[in-house]
Amino acid sequence: MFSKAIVRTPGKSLINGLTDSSHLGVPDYSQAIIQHQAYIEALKFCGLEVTVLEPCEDYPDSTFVEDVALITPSCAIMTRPGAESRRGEVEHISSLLVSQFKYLETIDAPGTIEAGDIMMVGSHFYIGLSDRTNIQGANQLIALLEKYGYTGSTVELKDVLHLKTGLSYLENNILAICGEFKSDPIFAEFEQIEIPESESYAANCIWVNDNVIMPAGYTATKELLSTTGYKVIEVDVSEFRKLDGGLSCLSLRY
Ligand code: CIR
Repeated sequence: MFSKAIVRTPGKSLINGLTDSSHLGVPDYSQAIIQHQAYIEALKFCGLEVTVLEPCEDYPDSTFVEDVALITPSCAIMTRPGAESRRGEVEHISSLLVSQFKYLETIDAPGTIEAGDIMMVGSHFYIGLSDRTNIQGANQLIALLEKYGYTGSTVELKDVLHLKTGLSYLENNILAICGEFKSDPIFAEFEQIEIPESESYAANCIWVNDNVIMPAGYTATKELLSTTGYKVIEVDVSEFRKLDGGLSCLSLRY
């Protein structure tokens, strides 16, 4: 079960965030603020105490807090984003984590990791090797995880931005899965909920205390997720999608 979450209010500079989805248009800032507030309310509904960080205008992508840290039950690990424009986001969150965690670790150059590439399944961590996460970063992370009694393994990505762009672990051995991961033998042992390609954005959803929070407007996925028995909660995150941001990357949950 999770008890806490950290989010960061988007700054006005959000409109300059990194994106490969410019065909979706520029995010509407006021709409993004409304959607972000609804996201916070959904986390609170699931029982989480939510820390809301101030906007960080110097970093347009800084609302995507999930990418800059990995929080485990034993320690917090500051990542080193592969996107250079995002590297400075790390120090803006580490001061908060230092005050909350006894053990704080870091990923060092030449390693790069964005935690959108890390999927926690119990005490095992799957790490996507992507344009943002390299093998040096993954190996450093695995060594750190082993120090705390966890294990890690890598997954090669082909098309998606991050591992969790196409995969979400929903506890109880259930995996929402889409695209390139569907046929991957690495995930064969999971009970798979196959998300249709036409709704691939919704493959990024989050389990929070027997609720699943998913992006609003993906009816087939909503029906599929309802079969899990979890309460399914929809939140509109369309403005964040315009920056390739998945629903999970808007929070750190622990
Ligand atoms: C980026 O390209 O870094 C941001 N615009 C989106 C980050 C999304 N992160 C995630 O899905 N974990």
